[in-house]
Amino acid sequence: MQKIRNIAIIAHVDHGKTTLVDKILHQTNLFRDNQATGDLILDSNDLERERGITIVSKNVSVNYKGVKINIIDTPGHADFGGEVERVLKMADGVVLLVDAFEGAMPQTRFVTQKALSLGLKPVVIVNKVDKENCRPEEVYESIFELFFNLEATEDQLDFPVLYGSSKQGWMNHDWKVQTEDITPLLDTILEHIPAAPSFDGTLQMQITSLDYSSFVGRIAIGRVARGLIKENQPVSLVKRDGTIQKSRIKELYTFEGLGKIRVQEVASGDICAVVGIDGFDIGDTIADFEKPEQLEVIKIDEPTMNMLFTINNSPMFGKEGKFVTSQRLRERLYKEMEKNLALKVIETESPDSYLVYGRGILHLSVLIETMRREGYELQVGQPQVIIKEIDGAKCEPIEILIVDVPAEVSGKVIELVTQRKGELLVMEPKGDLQHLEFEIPARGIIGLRNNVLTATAGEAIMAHRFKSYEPWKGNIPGRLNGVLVSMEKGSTTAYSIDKLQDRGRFFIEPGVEVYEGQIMGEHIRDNDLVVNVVKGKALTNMRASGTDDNARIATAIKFSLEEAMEYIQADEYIEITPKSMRLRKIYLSENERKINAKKFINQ
Ligand SMILES: Nc1nc2c(ncn2[C@@H]2O[C@H](COP(=O)(O)OP(=O)(O)OP(=O)(O)O)[C@@H](O)[C@H]2O)c(=O)[nH]1
Ligand SMILES: [Mg+2]
Repeated sequence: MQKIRNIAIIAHVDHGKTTLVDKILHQTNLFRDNQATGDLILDSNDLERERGITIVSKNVSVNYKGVKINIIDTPGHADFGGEVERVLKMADGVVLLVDAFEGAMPQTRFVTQKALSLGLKPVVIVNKVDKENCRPEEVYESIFELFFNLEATEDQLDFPVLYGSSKQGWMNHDWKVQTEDITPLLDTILEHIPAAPSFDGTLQMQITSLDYSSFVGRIAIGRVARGLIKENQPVSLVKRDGTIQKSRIKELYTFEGLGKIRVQEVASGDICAVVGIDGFDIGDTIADFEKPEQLEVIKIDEPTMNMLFTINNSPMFGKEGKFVTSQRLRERLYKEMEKNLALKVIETESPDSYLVYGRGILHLSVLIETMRREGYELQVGQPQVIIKEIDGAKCEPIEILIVDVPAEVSGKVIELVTQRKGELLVMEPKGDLQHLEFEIPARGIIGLRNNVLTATAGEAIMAHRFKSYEPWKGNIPGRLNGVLVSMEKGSTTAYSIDKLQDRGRFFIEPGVEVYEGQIMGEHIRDNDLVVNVVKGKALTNMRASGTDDNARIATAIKFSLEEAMEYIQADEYIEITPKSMRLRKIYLSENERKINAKKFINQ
């Protein structure tokens, strides 16, 4: 039987996992010479490419020295941590990458802990040693310490370490000696990661991941734990609660290179994709038809945040999108739940609105961004963290927050975090930066990034990760500034914006169509201010660059979707269409806002 190694590549966000997997694919000669191969072929969907992050884990497979190496590239962002935990079930070993400058970050700790507790054998890579100011030896020491603190076994503590640069495509045991390629890593994998064991007996395969195809629908992915799985085989699907559904395997695939190949059967130890099982969920076991035996159920991460998704009812609705009705919105959200495991959709009293539960700002923003690209118009409300009652006490999620900043501005960061009920736990030098560690309510992190980046001129590196639910920490001030709200519908003029510049900073330029109740900018004071931005010398000189009015106007601030999600308050919405993103008040007229003000008093 073929020798197999199953490994997962794990790390904090951006430490170079996908770049490494890419290089492994290239070096094991997966590509014919005439095949065009861009960079990061694995980050295959549009959003992944644009943002340069991995959103869903992916299986690939290469052959090296006669051994099949199944590799799982995992996402590093904390919102997708649950996914990493699940796919680790397919692996016997992990390759842990750590950035040679940044060192162990919150997500490094999380994924390492999961891998160690599953008994997986680690190989450590101190990556990015090509970076200036990197500190590979210190980082190695800190990883050892981390393993020790996480109660690694003797065997796990004896991990092999490699240094190198995924980007430049080399790895070596000595970081000062650059090699030609990553063969030292591949050899280390063969030597140190145990071969996938093969167990005889009746079939057991746990579904740990899924793929989606518009032809066949949902595809179950997992590792065959015991026995053989065959095309056309009748099987039992053992659900989470132990109930059994009879089913049949239609098609069977193993991974090869970037793709899949159809096979007749797969033996235990290998990872495969199964078509034909209806109504499965992650964690279900595909088992023997006659004598099904369940594998231990995998827990799925609970959502930590929710957001109201509602149809676009702004005065500009329907101008840019193809799908605008509540019927469409509903269908789309329910379809998403089939493949987006950590996502939950709950109906509200209104047929136009749904509460969507997810794992964080990024998790939810990826969905919104995907929908807008598909042609949807929608509005979303302020993200809310999920409060729980534990032993009769009101509890909220607390996170560990790490900020690395230049020492001169660390005071400002501490002040901002403390205002939001953060508590400073660690402060120590890290290279030429100051390394700060806090505990802070998840509520306090929403909106913090904008402020920290402003206060540090964009120099801060921030990362956070859920720690635990703890008793409610009390009131946290919301946004410090009020907003400028448009009084009227019309086209903005340079004249009026110019006149209002001492009142705040604008989010829109002259010559833009706006409506009453739309948010135009940030007020310098803490209350909202209704402004007229459409009066004056309209139309004539709009957008005519070089005219006096235009020249004096400060550049409009443009938020990304995530920034906007962190910016808005409870009485505001973000309106999203395929072409535009607008911030608005939920109640558009000043009168309605006054009447309804009580609804939005800060929790
Ligand atoms: N200087 C340097 N940059 C690197 C190296 N490896 C990766 N990068 C860069 O780091 C960034 C992130 O790389 P990715 O491979 O996408 O990181 P990732 O770990 O897959 O990130 P997520 O999937 O989002 O968690 C990219 O801009 C890479 O070009 C390296 O060895 N040296
Ligand atoms: Mg990646």
